Amino acid sequence: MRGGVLIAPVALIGCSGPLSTLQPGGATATEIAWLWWVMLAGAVALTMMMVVLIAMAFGAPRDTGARVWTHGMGLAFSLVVLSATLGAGLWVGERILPRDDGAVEVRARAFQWGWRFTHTDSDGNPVETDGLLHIPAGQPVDVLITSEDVIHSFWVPRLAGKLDAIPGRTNRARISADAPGTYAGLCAEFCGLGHARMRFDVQAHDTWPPALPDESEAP
Ligand SMILES: [Cu+2]
Repeated sequence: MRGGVLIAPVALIGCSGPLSTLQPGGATATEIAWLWWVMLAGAVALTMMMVVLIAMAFGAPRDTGARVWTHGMGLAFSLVVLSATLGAGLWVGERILPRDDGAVEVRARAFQWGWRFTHTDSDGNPVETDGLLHIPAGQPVDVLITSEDVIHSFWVPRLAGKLDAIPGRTNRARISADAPGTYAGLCAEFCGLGHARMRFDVQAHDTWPPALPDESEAP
């Protein structure tokens, strides 16, 4: 009991914060967080079964037929748990796919070692930003992801799952933020010595396109 109290703070360290998948800030990330809990429940159920079986192996012989354990627990129980987690994974995977529904599109270009993003202003002109991706809040956004050199991976844990940035190819990731604010992102694929510095922010706006200060007029 005392050990559990000591371990709990360590085990829960990753459950909140700017890079926590368990603190979702939008619809896509909420689906992924829900799947995480389902898979955790499945893993706990199977682990408990194994613990019970091991404990019984060291106990006194029982009258219960071997088939109850081999067929009932070993096969049926495991198949039910694995089928449930597989089904949840397929269900969530299908629901978070980008759809052809006219979502706002922005672009993300990865390079060693940074990110360049592009969105469209109210006149339809592209606006480039370094290390800061602008998106509208409260609606789905498709990020068209590519790379200039090696393989990187675009990941904003509180808004969506990760997706690789591959040179010569464009991958489409659907993200969404329920509320305006800043969300932390990072490269999730080791890409060289500067990999750890490939952090960026996503700024979600309640008005879109956002009214950004004109950098060319800055002193
Ligand atoms: Cu990287």
